[in-house]
Order: sequence, then C-alpha cells, then structure tokens
Amino acid sequence: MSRDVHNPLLFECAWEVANKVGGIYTVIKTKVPVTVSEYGDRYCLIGPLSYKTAPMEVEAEEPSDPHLAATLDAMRAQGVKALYGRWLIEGAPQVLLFDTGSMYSRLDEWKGDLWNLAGIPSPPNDHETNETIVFGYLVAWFLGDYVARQLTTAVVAHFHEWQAGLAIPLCRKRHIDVTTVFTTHATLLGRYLCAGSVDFYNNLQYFDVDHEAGKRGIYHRYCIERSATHCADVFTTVSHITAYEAEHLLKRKPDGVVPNGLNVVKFQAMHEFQNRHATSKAKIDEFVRGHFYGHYDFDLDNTLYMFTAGRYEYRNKGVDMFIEALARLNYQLQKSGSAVTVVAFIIMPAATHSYTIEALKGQAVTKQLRDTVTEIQNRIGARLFESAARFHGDSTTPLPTSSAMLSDEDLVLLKRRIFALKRNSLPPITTHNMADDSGDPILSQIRRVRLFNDSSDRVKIVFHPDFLNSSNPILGLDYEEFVRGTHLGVFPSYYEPWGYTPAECTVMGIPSITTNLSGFGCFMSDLIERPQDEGCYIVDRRSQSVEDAVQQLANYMQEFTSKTRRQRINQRNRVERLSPLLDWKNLGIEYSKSRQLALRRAYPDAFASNEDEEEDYFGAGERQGWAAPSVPASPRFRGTATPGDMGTLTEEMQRLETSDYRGQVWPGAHEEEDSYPFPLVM
Ligand code: G6P
Ligand code: 1S3
Repeated sequence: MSRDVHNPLLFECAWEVANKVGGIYTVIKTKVPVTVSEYGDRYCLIGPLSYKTAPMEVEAEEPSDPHLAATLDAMRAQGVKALYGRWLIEGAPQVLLFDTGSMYSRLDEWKGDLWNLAGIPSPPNDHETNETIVFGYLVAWFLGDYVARQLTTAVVAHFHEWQAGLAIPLCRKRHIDVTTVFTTHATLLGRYLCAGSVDFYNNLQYFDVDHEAGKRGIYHRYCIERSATHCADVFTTVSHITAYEAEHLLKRKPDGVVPNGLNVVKFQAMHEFQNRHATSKAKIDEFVRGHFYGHYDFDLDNTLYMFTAGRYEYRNKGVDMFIEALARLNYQLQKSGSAVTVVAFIIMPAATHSYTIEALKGQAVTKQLRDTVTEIQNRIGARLFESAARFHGDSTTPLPTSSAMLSDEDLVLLKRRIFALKRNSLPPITTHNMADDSGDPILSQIRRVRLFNDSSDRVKIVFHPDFLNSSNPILGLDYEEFVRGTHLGVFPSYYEPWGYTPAECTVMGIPSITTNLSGFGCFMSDLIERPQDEGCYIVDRRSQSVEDAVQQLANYMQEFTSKTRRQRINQRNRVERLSPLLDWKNLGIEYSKSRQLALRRAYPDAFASNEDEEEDYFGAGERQGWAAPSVPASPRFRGTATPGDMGTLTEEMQRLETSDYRGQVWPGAHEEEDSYPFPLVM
C-alpha cells in the first residue's frame, strides 16, 4: 500500500526537546511556529523526559491520533514510561518525551544488538552514550510500531545531532517505513580537535579519523554519529563551514545547509528596541555602580558595555582572543588618553561554589546608600514643602535655604553610608568563588594580561561564571534583557558551526563581532557586501596569523569606542534591519526542502508523475515572505541573494566537489574561480 507523500507526518527528534542544554534547544524551540504553520497537528517532537524540567515545559494530554495512542499503550505495557502532551511554547506543538531511566533494564541487551547490527562498541561507564543508546532504541521502537499501525501517510523522521541520531541506523536496518533526515550541529571530532592545539582547518582532510577519535576516547560516540550520517536519507548541517568539516570527518557530503533562524519579534513602534536598550542599560549601570564601589571613578555616560557569552569552551569560543584583544584595547585607550571606559563581561558557566562576599557586599552597600539617599530626599522634600507652605510674604518667614534642608542627623547618616564604600582591594574580576580559581583558563589569561580593574585601566572586566537570571541577586537580568543593554557582543570563535549569540544580538539591534570561522559570520558575509558597515564585524581567523587576527579584533573594538552616541544609535538601527535575514519565516524553507528531498528519495515512485510540481517546489517562487530590509540605509546585498539562495539542498550538491562550499577557499581544494558552482558575488 502506498503512503500519501503530500501531507506527510513529521516527527522531529532531539535531545534538547523541552530540555534546555545549549543551542539546539534554541533551534528547535524557535523553529516550532513555522513548522506548526506548515504541519499543524501532523507534527510531533520527540525528546527525553527530564522530570526536573518537563512539568514546567509540557502539559500532558491524550493523543488524538489513535495509532499513536495504541503505540504508546503497547510500549507502556512493556514498562516504558513516556509523557505525551503539548510543549508550552509558541505554536504549542505535540511532544512525546521518553523516560530513558524506565528502560535501563534493557541496556545490555541493546548494547549487544548494536554491536551485532552495526559493529558499534559501547564501553560500560559512558553515561551520555548509555542515554543515547536507550533513547535511540526507544525512538526506533516507537517509529517501527507506529508505522506498522498507521499505513496511509508517509512519515518524515528528522533527527538532530548524534545524541538523538542512533534511531537512524536502527530504522534503516529494520526497514522501518519512514524517511529520515539527520542534521548535525557540529561534529564530535571537530569540537575535540579544535579544543586542543591543532591547526584544524588546514589539516581537515588529512586527519585519520578513527585514530583521532580513539585517541580521545570517543570512538564509540563517533561511530554512532557516523552511522546516523550515513544511514539517513538526507544529511544536512547548519553552515557551509560545518558541511566541509562533516564531509572530511564524517565522510559524507551534506545534501544541504539549513541555516539557523530565530523567531523575530517586530515591535509596534519602530524605535521600541532602542528604548529597551536604554532601560536595560540602566540596570547594568546599577550593577556596575555596586560592583566597582570604592573605585567608581569613571563616567557611566561615557562607558561602553561589551560582552561575550556561551558554553565554556575557552579556545573554541575565542575567549583567549577576546581577553588578549581587551588588553590591547586597554593599552590603546590609555595611550590615546581616551575618556571612554569599557566594561567587558564574560558570561560563561563554570564550576563555582557561591557568589563572592565582595560581589554581594558591593551590591549591598550601594543599595543601602541609595535607600538612605531616598529617605533623606523624602525628608528634605517634606521640610521644603513645610517651609514653603508657611510663607506669608513678610520677613518672619524666610525663604527656604539649602543648608537648612539637610539636617545634621541626615548628614551623619549619609557620611556613614559613604564611608562604607571605602575599599582596600580592587573591584573583583569574578562575581563567584570559582571551584578551580588557580587553574581556570579565563582567570589565568586575565592574570597574564594583568587586567585587574585598576583605576587607570580603561578596560574593566567582569567574569560572571553562571547563566544570567532576573532573580539573580547580583546581575539581576535575563540574558535577553542583558544583551539589549550592552553595546557590542564579541564572539571571536575558532570553532562555531553556527553561533546563535551574534545572531541574537543582531535581531535585538546590538552590533557584534564574530569570525569567518563561524557559520553565522560566513552566512552574513555571503549575504551582505560590507557586513562591517552594518554593525556585523567579521574577524579573519582563516587566512591571517593569530597575531594579526587579535590585532584586527582590538582595532574593531577601538574603532567602536570612538563612535559618538548618535553613531551608535544609527548603527543599532542598521543592525536591527538585518533581522529578516535570520527570521525562520524566511529560513524555514530550507527545512521544508530537506523534508521534500527525503520524501522524494524514499518514495520516488510517488513523485514520478508530478515532476512539474517538484520543480516548482524547489524554485525561487517558494521563498515565502522574504522581503529585503527597506530603505533608507539598507544593507547592500550580494546580488539577488536571499536566504533561499543560501540553501544548497538539491541532489546536485552530491555531484559537486569539496571546493564547492559557498565562500570557502580551502587548502587542497581547487582555487580557481571556475570551480564554484555558486559564484561568491552574484
Ligand atoms: C537609545 C535611546 C536613547 C539613548 C540611547 C543611548 O537609542 O532611545 O534615548 O540616548 O539609547 O545609547 P548608548 O549607545 O549611549 O547606550
Ligand atoms: C552547536 O552548539 P555549540 O555552542 O556547542 O549548535 C548550535 C545550534 O546549531 C550552534 O549555534 C553552535 O555553533 C554549535 O556549537
């Protein structure tokens, strides 16, 4: 019996469904509204059941699809615990979460099966791999049972990253009638190799992958990743740079690139995002006054907030380069006698014990001072009013004088608060007690470049080794609110398949610096002629030395500090105009294409009589809702490029050679212009 391929069902499976760990959560969550608008209730996400977060994220309900209900009943009868319901996010999609813990009793059996079926080994004490195996077997079980009951409609099963990808080889080996898509957001080996001291990009094609994986103790994980890659009907990744990496490290050329988008929210009032910048900045000002108490000798009106943020991958996320460039910026600002102060924040979760006493004290003493000033202000107000109200117009009721308004008691109280601000030490670099203070790479580098928050330093540093949260007693802002209040995001990554942090800055109208080794950086420079003119600076970490790249970063930052407020406001407007480039409403089409390709590969006969329709589907006419940012001061786009053009998701890609990745000139690849099927500048 043939299945309906025109209204397929979609199961999208990831370890981060309703379970926030990192960037994949953002991909899935922000993409839901466009996927729901395409699939409605034919869409269901599958993830692991975390009893800690699921109650907040998911509302349980009964499945309306009788086949799905029957499948779950059958699985539950064998001891599987699962939660089915609605994920409480925009789009409210159906979600199915499996409790891996409920099936650990079968772990050994499944490990044996995996070895017999695919020759994939699994060492005993790797918890992450055990989770991956149990989860993969549960998902394959579910899909196999489901399509044995539901026989009329084609099923697309889309998997993200190796941790959710094990079901793919199982589906293939068991001939489960679904079509599969595998999207990788990085490669295991790439991440490991880059974190070491390897010249990664110049040697990509020469690595002995099995040997390298074995050396790092990740051979079994690598096997899972590689088998998911090879068994999927369609293989995609998030950027051209990672496509190139995947081709060499996973040995399959991706069918296409599916750039990550965001759910761009447009405010009613055009300048609302500027107002939000000012409001959030005022909250950061408040923190800074407290943190630098006793050394608050700089002008907040002439202070710029720069930051970097992300998972703590010191070298991969370019924190090494950021700190070195800050030291150079400090020197340049001191030498030029600049009145500007830069406060650079590093927001990266690390192992900590608690907040430092100093950090808490800073906020406490400034709060006390503020409360006292407010009390005195109220008393002065009352005295002032009283005295003014008593005026009769003769000399017995003199006009109020300023000296009579501040009482001796108030003055004493005020002095006590002021003296409490005295401090013998410099403002601390970090807000927390670090578990490994002496060995921490970020702190070590800060010590090496001697950025100690001295009064003479024009660049101050605050290392906040934890996620931000509005209920945080020290820096009480949510991440989004914090970003809005800053002036510049700095993300000089060495390994960054996409990089949501600069993308998030862009949609909030905050300029950022990234590199041409990040998927996002490459994406922007592929689309825009002079990204730096649009507040999207890209450091060249590919073709110049580390020394030159650091200097370029320091120069970009210094150039930024020389802007006037008016110039910064204009630049924020320009940055914010780039948001449509990153909107899922425009980028979601690449995911649609990948699913179509998967269906065509799995069910070629169903499409044979309908070729015209397919041609049209992949044609330019399908770019939904794409509108280039409007005049005035629109960025100059490269030719007719649109996000749709960025995608390369065609069968054609499989026939192309290594050198064909957009915008890349890689060692060993053909370097002649002619070898590019997609000209860099159209
Ligand atoms: C926004 C607000 C302005 C404010 C400005 C500060 O544009 O609408 O009222 O003056 O931010 O910009 P700055 O770059 O100095 O933080
Ligand atoms: C990965 O998360 P990461 O920070 O480990 O996936 C993200 C989503 O695709 C991507 O933005 C990031 O570059 C990758 O590295």
